[in-house]
Amino acid sequence: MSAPPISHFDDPSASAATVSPDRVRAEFLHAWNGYKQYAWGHDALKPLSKTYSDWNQAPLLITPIDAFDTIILMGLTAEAAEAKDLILSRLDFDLDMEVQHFETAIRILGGLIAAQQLDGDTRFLELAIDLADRMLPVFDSNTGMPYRFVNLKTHRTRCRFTNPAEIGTNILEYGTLSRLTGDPKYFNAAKRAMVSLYRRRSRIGLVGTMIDVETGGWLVKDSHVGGRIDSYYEYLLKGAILFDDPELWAMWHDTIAAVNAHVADEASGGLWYGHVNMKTGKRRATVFGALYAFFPAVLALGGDLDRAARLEDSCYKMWRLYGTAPEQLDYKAMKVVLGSYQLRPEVIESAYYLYHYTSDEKYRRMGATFFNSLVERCKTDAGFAALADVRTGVKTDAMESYFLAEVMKYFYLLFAPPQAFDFDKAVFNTEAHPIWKKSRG
Ligand code: DMJ
Repeated sequence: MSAPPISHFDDPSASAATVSPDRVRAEFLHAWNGYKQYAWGHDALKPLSKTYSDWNQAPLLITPIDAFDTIILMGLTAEAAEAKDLILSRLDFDLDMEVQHFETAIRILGGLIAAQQLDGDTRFLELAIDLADRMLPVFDSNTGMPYRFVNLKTHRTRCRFTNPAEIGTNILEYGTLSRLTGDPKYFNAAKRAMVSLYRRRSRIGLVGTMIDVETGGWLVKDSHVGGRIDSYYEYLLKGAILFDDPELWAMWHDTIAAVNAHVADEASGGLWYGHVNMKTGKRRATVFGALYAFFPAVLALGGDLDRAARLEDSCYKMWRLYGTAPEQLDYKAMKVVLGSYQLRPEVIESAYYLYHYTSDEKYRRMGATFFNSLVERCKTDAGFAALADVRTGVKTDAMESYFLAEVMKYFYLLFAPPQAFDFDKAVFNTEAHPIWKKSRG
């Protein structure tokens, strides 16, 4: 396959000035209006067939909930009112329906908590509490690590084989609910799961990719910073920051040292994070990808600007290979392993963090490259579409809700004046929903 016949988006001299907050807002509105026209009241827009998809038997309004705080941050008053009215008039969790706990927690629970904090309407919090109480039984396993699925009405749980991301990406949402309600049960369940996972790390301090929540035994011992582990690292650090929890701080420091010692790799003239055996540290694969590109943001937030900047340079190189980041790349051979681009936000999130910490315009130039290529390659009549393969540019009929929650929010914040959002007063959950460090009353 050859590179796509597009030239301007891979121009390293691309000017950051080509992207303004107004341009980002306009593209956000294009996607939002597509959702409104073709998918209103459903979970997600299908941007090619101009229809909708729902995750389960009944819609849970995933796109408007995920998009709501971006709408508010962008100052879109009319859209905020219509989204709020939709959510508060239609959302009801009293359904005999099974949901995937992780995705529901990061998108819906996180979205509702941020909505309450930004909008002030306590009905968002009531919905969040109702949802959390329905999902809390996932943590009732022998080890305290959560099952993957739960029925919202019967509370029946299912699927004991899971991964560190699904186990360890709960403390920001559940911990904040404990703060807001005064009931410690949410924080305690999420923390117990994290500690239980951490205790099962290998002697060299790494976790694997799949674990049994009933026995605590590892099923897949591949260790990396990609999907199925990724946001566990993120929540060790952000949980430590948000709750100033000494145990989480110790777990974070121990874990990041192990990851830097064993998973980091120098190849192709740059820093990457590949795959190793969690017990021996032996390199298993030189694979990195679009999901892994959240890691510069985490390194920067953890104070390691040197590694963060070097890894973001590698991410940029990965993006420029075909004008969009592939899902997986062999960084040693510089060959695509998995060619899809699922409208992922991670590399943009990392550019925003690095711009925040360094004020180096280079990160806005990178952001302009990402933005221009995304608009050029993924925009459709009705919204934005994922790519089946970055090498061909062929689109697929999906616009994940995180496109509005994360991609557009991080672009907006990257190009907006710093005073548009007080970075140091909040932590973003893994779906980019901001959570205040201290309750604003
Ligand atoms: C989002 O749902 C979250 O960022 C999650 O942590 C990882 N996957 C997607 C975005 O790629």
